[in-house]
Amino acid sequence: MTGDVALLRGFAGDALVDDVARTAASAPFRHMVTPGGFRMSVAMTNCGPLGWVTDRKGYRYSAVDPESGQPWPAMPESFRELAYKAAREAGFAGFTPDACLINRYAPGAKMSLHQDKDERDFSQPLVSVSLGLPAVFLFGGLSRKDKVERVPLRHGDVVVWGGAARLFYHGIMPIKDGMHPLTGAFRFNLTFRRAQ
Ligand code: MD3
Ligand code: FE
Repeated sequence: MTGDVALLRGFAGDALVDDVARTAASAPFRHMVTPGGFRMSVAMTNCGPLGWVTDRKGYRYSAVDPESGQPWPAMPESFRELAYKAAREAGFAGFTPDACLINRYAPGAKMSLHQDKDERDFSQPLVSVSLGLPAVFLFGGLSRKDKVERVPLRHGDVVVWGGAARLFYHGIMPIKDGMHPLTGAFRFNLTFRRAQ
């Protein structure tokens, strides 16, 4: 991949899986609806001061879980530390995310090509962590029409997206059937963001 992407294979430890479960115990995974009215195949929740949400009104960051009206669960220290260390490894010292979106993929779930542009400052990197079942990540360019690279992502892989790559189109191919010893029939992805 390009120079603005750092792929840290196996950087994340197994203990994060327990913190995903703890977060989901207070803010359960749910299938959100896009502004166009489509139910997402990926189930989502968030932790930290802000969470990414979508509904018929649009995409945005919210300080409260719209399902409960309560603040999102606090970002576990293990999450914060991993994001900080991974960003530092990639040349982004002092990364302090204010949002962590947690995606849950069952076999067949996918994420279509999109850009992440609901954040205020695109000079801030984005850190993503893959847990559980493997996935094929699709990585394009600044235009939807640009050629797409396929990159396998496995349990424990961490990717730091900065510079020009921050606004590249990306997505996830449908997850294949499988079983993972720690997550069962799921893939989890954490994305750490500086939203505001
Ligand atoms: C590259 N999630 O939540 S993570 C998302 O695996 C999202 O669940 C995917 O795309 C997943 O928005 C991919 C990797 C990722 C996330 C955001 C990016 C790569 C990115 C933003 C810009 C460039
Ligand atoms: Fe994305």
